Parts: sequence; C-alpha cells; structure tokens
Amino acid sequence: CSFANVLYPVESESRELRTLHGLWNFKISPPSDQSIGFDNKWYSVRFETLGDYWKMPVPSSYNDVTVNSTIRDYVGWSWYQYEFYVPKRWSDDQLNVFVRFGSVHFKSIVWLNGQLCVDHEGGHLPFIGDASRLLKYGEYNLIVVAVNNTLRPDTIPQAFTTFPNNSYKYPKGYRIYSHNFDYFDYSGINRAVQLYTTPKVYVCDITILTSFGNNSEGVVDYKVDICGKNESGCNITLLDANRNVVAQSNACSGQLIIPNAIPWWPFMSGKQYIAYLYTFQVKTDNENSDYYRMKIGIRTLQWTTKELLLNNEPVYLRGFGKHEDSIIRGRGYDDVLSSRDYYLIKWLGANSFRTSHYPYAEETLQQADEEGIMVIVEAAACSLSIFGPNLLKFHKRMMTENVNRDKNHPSVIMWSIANEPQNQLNSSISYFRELYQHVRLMDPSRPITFVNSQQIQNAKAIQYMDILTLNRYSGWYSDSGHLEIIQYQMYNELVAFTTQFEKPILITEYGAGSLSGLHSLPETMWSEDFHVTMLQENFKTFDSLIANNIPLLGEMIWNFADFKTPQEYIRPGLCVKGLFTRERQPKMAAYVVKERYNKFTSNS
Ligand code: GCB
Repeated sequence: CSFANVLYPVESESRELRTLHGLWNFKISPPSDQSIGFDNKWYSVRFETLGDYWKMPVPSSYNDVTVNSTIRDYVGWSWYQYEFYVPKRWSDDQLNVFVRFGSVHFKSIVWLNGQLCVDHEGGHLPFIGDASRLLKYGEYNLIVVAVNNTLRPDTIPQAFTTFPNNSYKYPKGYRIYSHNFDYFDYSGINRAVQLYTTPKVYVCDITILTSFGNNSEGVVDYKVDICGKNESGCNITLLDANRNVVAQSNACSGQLIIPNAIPWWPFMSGKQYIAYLYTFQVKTDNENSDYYRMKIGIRTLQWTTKELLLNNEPVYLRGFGKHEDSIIRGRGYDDVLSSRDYYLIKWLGANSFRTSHYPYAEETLQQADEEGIMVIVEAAACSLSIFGPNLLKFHKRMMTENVNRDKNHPSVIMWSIANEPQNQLNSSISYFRELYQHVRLMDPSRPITFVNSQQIQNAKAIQYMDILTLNRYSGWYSDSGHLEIIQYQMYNELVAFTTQFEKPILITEYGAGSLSGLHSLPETMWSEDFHVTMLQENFKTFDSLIANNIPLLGEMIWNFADFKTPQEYIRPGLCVKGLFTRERQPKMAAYVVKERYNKFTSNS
C-alpha cells in the first residue's frame, strides 16, 4: 500500500466498514527475551493456548488499564491479537479489503491468519494493509499485531537507551531508557482499527485547495487519485449543507466554481459566522463505481510579516496546547473525551489549539472543522537534541504522512514541524531548512514553524520559518515566584524577536502549575491563586504588545488540562499546568481565561 492511500475510511454505496474494537488478547515479551514472540511464532498462535496473557481494550494505551507496573512502564515488544468474522460476500473478486490502523505507538507488524500483512514505524499516523488475499471469508480470522514502543535517537520523538557501566550502582545488563520530553509515552493500539472494502478501482487520495474569485465565488481546485488496475474517469459533485448540488465536474482534477459560496469561518464569540462545510463527492466513472464523500470548507489563508489572514481578515489565536491524555485510556482515542473537550473549548471562548506534541486523531480534526476551531498540527518531534541524516529521513517521512493525512482540513492553519528543538546547535540549521523545504513542497498553502524555546541569540534555525513562536515560563521556570517581573521580561523579549526577525510571533506556551483546590494569599507557586495572577500578568503584556502594534498573532496557554508525566520528583505524576483538571473540571484559572477569551470582539 502506498502512503497516499490513507483517506479516512467511510461507508458508502460501494464501501462497507467495520471496526475491530473490543477486548483483544495481549502479551508482553519478557524484557530479557525480546525475540520470544518471533521465535515461537506468536503471530499464528492463539494466546489462549500459550497462557499468561491479558485482555486489553482496543483502542486504548495499554499502560494504565491493568494494575501491573511492568505493563505500565513496559518498553519493548508487546503483542495483541483478536479473532473476528468477515462475511462471505466480501470474497467478491471485484472488491479490495483493507485493514487500517489510526495509530499504533510506535512500530508495528501486522499478520492476518499467520501471514505478514503490513508493517509501519511512527506513532500518531495511520497506515493500511491489503487484507484481500489474507482473509478467510465466511470464517474466523486471526489478526496479530506486534508493537514495539522503543524510541531511538533517529526517530521522532527521540529516546536513548544506555547500559551503564557502573557495577557499584547497577547490576550487569541494567537498561536505562530516557527521553527529553515530559509527557508519559502512552503506547499500544491508540486509535481505531478498521476493516473496509472498496471496489477494485477506487478513490485513494483527494487534494483540495480553496480560494475566492473576484465576485466572491468559491473556487475549489481539486485532484482525485484513482488506484486499481484500470484508469477511470470521475464524476465530481459538490453539495451544500442541505445536500443541494452547487457544482459538478467530469474530470478527476480541475476546478469547481461556487457562486455565492459560504466561507468557512473559525469560531468567533458574538459573531454570526459559521464554520460552513460542503461535501465533496466523488463517483468513479466505470462499471463498478466507487463512491467517496469528504467534508471540505472554503477558506483562504495568507501570512505576511505582520499578520495571519483567514479569508483576508486578520486572525488572533486564543487557545492552548493540549495533549491526548486521560485517566485509564491514556492516549486511546475516545469520542466521549473529545466531545467534552470541544464543549470546554467553546465554553472558554477559545478559537484554536496546537496538537502538542504529535498529530492528533483524525476524528479530532474533523470535529475542529465542524466547530470552527483552528488547529496547529504538530509533528511528534518534541525536544530533539541530536540532529543527523537518519533522523532527518525519518522526520521527512513522518511529515509526508502527516501532511497527506491532514491537508484537506479547513481547520488546519499551520504546521509545527517540532517543539523546543535544541536549535542553538549548528547542526539544526541545515536540518530545519531542509525539513521546511520538504513540507513547503508538499503544501504551499499553510505557514510552517517550529516551536522555539531558545533565547534570541541561540534561536538559530527559526529564521527559516514563516512564523515565530515562543515558549516562555517567566515567573515559573525562570525567576520562580516573581510575578512582578513577567510583564517586563515578556514584553522586551517579544519585541526583540519580532524586530530581529521581522516576522510575527505567536506565544505557544506560558503558564504555571496549580493543584486544584490549593489556595494561598498572597499567591504562592502551585496555588490556584498564583496560577490566576500569572496568567493575568501575561494578559497585560499581550494587551500592551497589541496596543503598541507589535505583530502578536495570538496567545496559547500551556496547557488545556493536566496530563500524565513520567515519574519524577518535580511533578506529582502529572503536569498540573492545566486550566482543567485531568477529569476535565475547571480550575480557577479557567474562569479567568473564559472571561478574557470571550471578551475578544475582533474577527478571530
Ligand atoms: C515545555 C514543553 C512542554 C512541557 C512544559 C512544562 O516547555 O514544551 O512539553 O510540558 O514545558 O510544563 O514543563
């Protein structure tokens, strides 16, 4: 299967879809014998016959489901298996049957009925295997997935395995596995597993680019890729929200013109604008037609040295960084949690978030399209500290998969190719320049950045990015407890960055940790009171920057909700910088942010 072949699976007249969700069998290889599953062919054996296995819900991260700390902290090969029926009618030689994984963290090998189907390396992004010839139709089938969550210096994100040579402190062969990012590296089959059929000649990719003509007509430039042996034509139909046909074409690539098009607008408190979506419908023009439908929004995006413009109007981002994180499920995608998060985002009056620090589930972006929430999609490249050709190759492949997956979402307004890399290193300069060019070639329509945390004199690679970003913890990590210095520091630094690089800047992280329910007057670090004042000091800074025409594109708080971290003595098992607790209940800070974000009356 090619990587282009990752269109979100849908049902239609020509396609059937079923999810393989439920309780799978789960085994881990003992840390001392990582090859046991391969040696003993676990990919073709029912675990019931082997014993020593768990039941594991899919989708979910395996770490927090059981009460076993070995599973929670496991790094290595784990094995999943599931049995399912497929209907006889799918054996039709006019059909393909694909198996699709929304995300498996990190490396995976998939077998169907004991035969290799597909492998993939890289979490947070989908991959597909051709199951047609491997399935037994009208019978039981066995799917086995071997998952390895070991990260390396040449993967994104990076991690490092060492065996310390210190027999006084560590026994022989003791492994230390470490990484520089602070979130818990939830692993396993984190997103949907789906089986779906298509006709042999089928729609396998769609690329959409939208604009407006001189008379405000909507312009949709499109390209449909058809896979399968025979060439086929396309019947394209664009439907409005009431399913009325507004444009049609008989070419697989071309342009649709929509008179009086309704633009896609982000959520704006107090405005009537809506995130209007059309349905782009493809029917292949051959004997056994394939039908595929996808929602699209018509909007433009531009950036200058001062502004980010959506439909020609300046946008001011008010949002936060998030994590895919919740109790028990870990990073497992969950409609319930995702819906709750969108209700909270709306309640706050926010209009945007960053998918820190990896690409989020496709369903999350679909909801952002519907709700009018702007999204900065970030690669899983958090805290890169060593740069080399193998890492660059891996990173480029991940960006290709990511852009390909998310290129058609109106909600996606920017690519963040990394978070807090060590860009003071000279080796990062050519690295980011090349990576930027790679993404730019794939997508001419969105600004590209990486999120910078270096001081201005050390921020070497950001000159190649379209937009400046800054993570700053004045009063928290620096000058801890000194709320009085925040305005001075933040103002000066933001002015310095925008002046030196002549580009607009976005605050991508600032904030403080607070333990829900802890109060202290006057404010002390970790109290909710301190959290509130810290945010307010930053708000004052942003207001004076705006008043003085410093090109500030927006403000994003770290973080939307508390999230799990590895065990360490500076945090109580969680990063508690959330506006909401991990259970998605508001802290005091959330009310202050709600007041501010809802007050914005500008177009964004
Ligand atoms: C950062 C990182 C983020 C951390 C945050 C913190 O700069 O980008 O991943 O969670 O600081 O709270 O330490």
